[in-house]
Amino acid sequence: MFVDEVRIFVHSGRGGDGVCSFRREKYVPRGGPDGGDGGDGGNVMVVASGRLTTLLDLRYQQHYEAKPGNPGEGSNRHGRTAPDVIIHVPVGTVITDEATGETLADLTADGQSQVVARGGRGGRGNANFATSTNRIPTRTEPGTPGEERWLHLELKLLADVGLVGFPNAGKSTLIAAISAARPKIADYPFTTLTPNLGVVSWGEDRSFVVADIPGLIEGAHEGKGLGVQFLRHIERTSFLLHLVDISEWAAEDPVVSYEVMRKELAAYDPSLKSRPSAVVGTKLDIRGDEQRLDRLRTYCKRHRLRFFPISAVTREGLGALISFVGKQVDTLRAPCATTS
Ligand SMILES: Nc1nc2c(ncn2[C@@H]2O[C@H](COP(=O)(O)OP(=O)(O)OP(=O)(O)O)[C@@H](O)[C@H]2O)c(=O)[nH]1
Ligand SMILES: [Mg+2]
Repeated sequence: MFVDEVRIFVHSGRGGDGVCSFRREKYVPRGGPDGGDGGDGGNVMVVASGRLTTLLDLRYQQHYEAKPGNPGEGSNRHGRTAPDVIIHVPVGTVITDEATGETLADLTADGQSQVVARGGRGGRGNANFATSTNRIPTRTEPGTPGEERWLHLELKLLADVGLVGFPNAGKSTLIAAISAARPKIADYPFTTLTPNLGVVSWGEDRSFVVADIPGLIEGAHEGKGLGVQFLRHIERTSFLLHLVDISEWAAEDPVVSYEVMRKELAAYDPSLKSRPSAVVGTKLDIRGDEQRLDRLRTYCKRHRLRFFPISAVTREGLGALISFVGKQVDTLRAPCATTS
């Protein structure tokens, strides 16, 4: 099961208390203070792992609590610091504090971590408070409390290119044709229920990552069909491919399909409307009398949209599409490459 959104409760451990103690030794009548410090409470940490692909585990375990630090002991012994509790999440997870709405972390690299609840500090024992004027201090500090909060975790896949289109447009067939991804493909709508990622190689040694998401329908932003819940996975893509079925079997008019899709994207996130994109006419091998193909081509020309007619079955047009998209992705990546 693919889960891309969860809430969890995290609670770090409180710090252990410092203690009050005096040295007691044979033949040493009045030993000095020797109360040790309390140990620090455990942190709760979130760590991104490239091996995970879903937040599923967190759906089953919602509460994460780190242990408190141990109190100090006599003979200047420090209390033990409690171990950290580590929560593993997939790369691409965004962590938000539910109460404040503040984004605490966007874990985009394998191994990247974030403390989401810091353990309390251990208090000082009385040994710390001895001075030349007060040699028998009884003062100690309590440990400070841990933190607790509800977090909202959201997985946003990291892909360069997003495939968007009506159900059955041929998104999964395209990703299967150009990458090693093997999603389920079938001639009914909503075959794809969870996003798929595929790596496309091109040129000498270039590559980009494509995300295939479940089909969109009119009213998706109001929750129709599978809704827009999966659009979060294309939020981070730098380039969008709008797939439009131009085959003679397609139910909708290609231009209407395209415009509905654009409207749904804009309703979800207005910035998606200005995301660099191209239009892909799919199933060219069964285009029939070409009316739909011509209509879409003319429309794209008029609106200055790049248009690529393809067939994922005969592979016609795939080479041109891949090298165009690859170059776009490289150009769009360039500004980041110089700063990192
Ligand atoms: N002839 C032909 N059929 C295609 C082509 N591309 C896709 N199809 C067929 O169209 C149907 C839908 O393809 P999918 O790739 O599952 O479509 P999708 O956009 O992923 O659909 P959802 O996951 O339901 O949103 C399948 O029966 C495919 O075999 C093509 O280039 N030529
Ligand atoms: Mg599909």
